[in-house]
Amino acid sequence: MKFSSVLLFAPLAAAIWPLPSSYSSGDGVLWIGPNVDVTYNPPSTNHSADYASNSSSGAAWSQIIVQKAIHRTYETLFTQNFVPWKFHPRNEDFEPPTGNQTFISSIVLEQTAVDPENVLRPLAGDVDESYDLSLTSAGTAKITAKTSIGLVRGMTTFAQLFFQHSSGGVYTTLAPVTISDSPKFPHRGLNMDVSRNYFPVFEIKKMIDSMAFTKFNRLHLHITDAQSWPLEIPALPELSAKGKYCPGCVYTSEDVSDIQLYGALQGIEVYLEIDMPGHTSSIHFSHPELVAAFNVQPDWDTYAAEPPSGTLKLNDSAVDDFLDTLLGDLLPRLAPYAAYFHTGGDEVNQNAYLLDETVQSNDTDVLQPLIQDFVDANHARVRAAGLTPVVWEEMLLFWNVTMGDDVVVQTWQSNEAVVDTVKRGHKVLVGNYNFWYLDCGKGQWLDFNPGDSSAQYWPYADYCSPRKSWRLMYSLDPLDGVPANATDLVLGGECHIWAEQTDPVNIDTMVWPRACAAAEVLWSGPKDAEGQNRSQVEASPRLSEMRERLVARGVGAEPIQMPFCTMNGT
Ligand code: CP6
Repeated sequence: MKFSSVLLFAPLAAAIWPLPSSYSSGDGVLWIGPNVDVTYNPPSTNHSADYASNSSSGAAWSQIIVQKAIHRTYETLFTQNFVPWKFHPRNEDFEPPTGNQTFISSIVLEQTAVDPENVLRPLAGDVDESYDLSLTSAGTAKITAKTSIGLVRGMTTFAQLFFQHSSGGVYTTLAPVTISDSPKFPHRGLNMDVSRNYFPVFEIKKMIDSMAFTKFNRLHLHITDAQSWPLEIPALPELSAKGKYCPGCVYTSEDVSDIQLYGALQGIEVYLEIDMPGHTSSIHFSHPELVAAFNVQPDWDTYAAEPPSGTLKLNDSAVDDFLDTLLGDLLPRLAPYAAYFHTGGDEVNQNAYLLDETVQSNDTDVLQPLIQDFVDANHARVRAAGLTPVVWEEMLLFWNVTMGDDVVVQTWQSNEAVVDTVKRGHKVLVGNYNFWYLDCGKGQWLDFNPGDSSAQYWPYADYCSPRKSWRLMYSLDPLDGVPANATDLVLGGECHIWAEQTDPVNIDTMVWPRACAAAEVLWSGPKDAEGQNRSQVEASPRLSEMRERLVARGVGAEPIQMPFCTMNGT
């Protein structure tokens, strides 16, 4: 078995990330070239016309999903530079000889069931992502899966079996390979804040590519917040016209659909969050009459978790009308490519409603029924568009809002919040900020010079402190404390990249390779076959290699150690 040898020595063992459920390999050398024969066998079905036509059924999309995955596999294998030397003792002649090469002759992609109609917009668990992979010593490869997305996951694993030879060829030393793999959790996500800083569409697509490479399947776009409103709403054009940061700093309707389809074709649902009623200060730029406690200074922290303060008024029919128009425009456009819509609900500041003339109280008993009505109205809008609501944990655990059991609750403050949520019968997404906040959360308070007026806008000297290491992230057990009869309610989780101090310049290093740790916990599970916490000793050379693979794809992922370490100090 290869894995035990990883501990002793750092050979080119299978550095598949995330770890498959079951895996075995040999030490045979095989080469692969761009003229390998690739065959896609769609399921035998009486809908075979759908596979050839441009019908909107799941079957028609399967062809596109699989063809695109073949294209990405080619790009990965034949246009990129992997760096195998880092994983061998110094001066070792580790590369296979280039004489007498056996090439992989064929890759067969076998799909055994018709894709569900909702393959582009599944609820967690609706699309089977499992696959079996075999590579024989004679050089035939086969990937079998129930769905096109299962084939996508299998091809992602397949590409990770290969290395680039210094002569330019591409080879594996692992034949024969047998893998049988499926995810532990159906929702494996990243929450990306694109409001605190603007990220061009291509940056979001690049994030999707990296996510697919480590088998994430949900991109949660936190697309509006207090600081900017980049989302164009055709029925309310003034929102982004006045709330955006710069003329180009917007996401048009076409951009959103484009990003969603781009994700869906890689098995990644892109779903949006409009965070409310808190975190809505940016609505003030276009609709000052709807927002209470706007940008109170200097004591902003009486009224908000972060400056600028500002919250939607809570007892105002104009807010209700506004949300009818906003969500009535937005939600139907999202529904073709998403099953979820996140209505936010975190960090609602009670004092802000002292300054809301429609409420004039910070009393929980006064506010609770108003919050209940606010959530009820939003969830009715979400369901009317055929979407499933997601909320932040406070709506359930602090405000005790009664919600339909279709509602998914996203926790962020503790593992206990996960336990409390499932005890109340709700599905839950895990994301404890002490483990899975890639931006690290509230760090050093700025001990500012009284003359420093910038501190009223950004009061932290260092938001990214202490930084969460990949090892800490890897140690989070999403099922910690969850009763055995409630584990099915834990859909999975999300890691988070809040963007107060993240923009396109540092997003790669902030997210990668640390997000891989969360991806593996969610795909492979937090425990090994013996029920023990996964070994960081085993994971570390594998993650080092995964990092090299990300770098090869143009992602500025950080090194987790020096070559001296991956070379085992030789
Ligand atoms: N923005 C929004 C944030 C945070 C949250 N919501 C946040 C809170 C605490 C920490 C880090 C980020 N910046 N909208 C909480 C879900 Cl430590």
